[in-house]
Amino acid sequence: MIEYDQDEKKMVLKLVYYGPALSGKTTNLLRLHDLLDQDGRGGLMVLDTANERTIYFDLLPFFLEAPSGLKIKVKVFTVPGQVKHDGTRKAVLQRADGVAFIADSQVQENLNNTNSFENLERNLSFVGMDIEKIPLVIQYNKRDLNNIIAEPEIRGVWEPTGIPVLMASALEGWGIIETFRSLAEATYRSIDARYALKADHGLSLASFVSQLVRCDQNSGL
Ligand SMILES: Nc1nc2c(ncn2[C@@H]2O[C@H](COP(=O)(O)OP(=O)(O)OP(=O)(O)O)[C@@H](O)[C@H]2O)c(=O)[nH]1
Ligand SMILES: [Mg+2]
Repeated sequence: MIEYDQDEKKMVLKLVYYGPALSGKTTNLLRLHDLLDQDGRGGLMVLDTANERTIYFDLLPFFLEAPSGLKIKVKVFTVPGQVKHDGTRKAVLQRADGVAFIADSQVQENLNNTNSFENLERNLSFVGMDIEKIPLVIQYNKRDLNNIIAEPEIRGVWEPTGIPVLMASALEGWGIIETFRSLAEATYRSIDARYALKADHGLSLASFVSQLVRCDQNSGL
């Protein structure tokens, strides 16, 4: 949590899209920006890139309000996936309220997925957080490609952890909203447990999620 000011009735939450280089984190944000209604969100800030590679971060902000008047800003960030940008990844991960791990479904990328997941675990611990406790969802992106890891294999690996796993193609634009919704739900549960969003602010899970994930009438979703 970036800030919570009870007197000013403001809360800022931070969600982070993490994962190996080129897995499609920036493309996820671009799609969310395209697919979600522009009411309730700000513009997409894609910070300078070198050959389309993120070198700092991307940011897409959303705005919600609870019946109590509490205003919640949700900042969705991507990290740069390239190994050399580890310092930036740590900085972006600082005080995160939820993480979507974007894996690359291609068979030859699986070692990169594993290394990046271990890097997430290490960096969370570096910034004083625990991968067992932070709201976390996993997306296997690039399902449109050939030579991808089979879905049953993926589910077999992750099922014992209880972490939600979603299939997606950011290129084709499916699975993106579902991933964001799943992350929103997990994040709500964790924030509600600590800050009584429902009891003190009248903000239900359904209302939190529907305010955050407002689908554009024309997008066909
Ligand atoms: N085929 C296919 N390509 C994708 C998909 N999602 C992203 N890409 C492509 O993969 C490349 C990398 O996508 P980015 O979104 O820039 O990846 P990133 O995870 O932000 O990469 P870094 O910023 O370097 O960490 C781009 O050429 C995308 O068009 C997908 O679902 N399918
Ligand atoms: Mg990127």
